[in-house]
Amino acid sequence: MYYNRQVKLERKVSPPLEGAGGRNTRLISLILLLIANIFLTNCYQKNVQKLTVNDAAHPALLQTQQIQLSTPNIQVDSLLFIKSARVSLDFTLLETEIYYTLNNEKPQKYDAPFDIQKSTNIRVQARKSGFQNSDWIETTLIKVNNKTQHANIEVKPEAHENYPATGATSLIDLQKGTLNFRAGQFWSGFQAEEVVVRLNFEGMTEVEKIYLSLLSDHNSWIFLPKQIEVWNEEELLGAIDLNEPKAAEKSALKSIAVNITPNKYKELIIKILNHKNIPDWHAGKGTPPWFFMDEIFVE
Ligand SMILES: [Ca+2]
Repeated sequence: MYYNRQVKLERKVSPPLEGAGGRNTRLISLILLLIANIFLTNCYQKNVQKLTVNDAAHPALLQTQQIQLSTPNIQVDSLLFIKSARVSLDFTLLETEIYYTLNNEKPQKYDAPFDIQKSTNIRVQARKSGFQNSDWIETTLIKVNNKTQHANIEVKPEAHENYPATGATSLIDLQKGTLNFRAGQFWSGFQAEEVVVRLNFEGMTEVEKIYLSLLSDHNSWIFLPKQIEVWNEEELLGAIDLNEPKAAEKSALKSIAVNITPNKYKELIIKILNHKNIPDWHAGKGTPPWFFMDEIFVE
């Protein structure tokens, strides 16, 4: 039954042709028909694939709702400032709203550039109706002071010979590196499981927070550490645990803040504990990650 129907269909689509060379022409048209069939089947399959995407109940919304906005731009003159810093946020797509938080407070809608007077963590997100919100992008602006100006600094173990910066004092010289860690002598690179920094102030110094300025560059096997602890002699003053990344992230300059018991200190010991191995999802799994630092700020 099925076979007969197919024959009938073929006869309709491809009627016998008359005249000399009719057999050849028929052969050519059969080939053409075959090509056309393959082409149509391919198109049909592609359409089917598109339609099998989830949320078929709202096909009209499908196209934009599946597009995630890219992150907005954060524009600042410098990540370090003395008195105040101006922050501008922008996003090129029209009618996109930008939301931001300062030091993890409630998100607010951005409408004009603003100034900050103290060290601030800024997180920014783009939102537009019908699109997925962008990821949050963040940066930390740091108000510098002279607390470490005459401090002594000792780092153990020393930075790797390939990435020594200009020695331990480069960690308190108020000079920051860029994402291009090979440019200049700004970044100290370590491949040790634990790095201990002893910071000896000139006199008793009021401290409530330490910022470590670090690099995250997964392509170059550079990861943030696992944990940072701040000690005074035998007393733990503050610590922070950092989550191991679940997937490769965009390279970024990171400032990690560690709140400590506010007091006057003569010496602080910063213990940086590194991950033992690069995570399993990374090509470098099973080997120790790099850890890069260019500055330590005391507040
Ligand atoms: Ca530096």
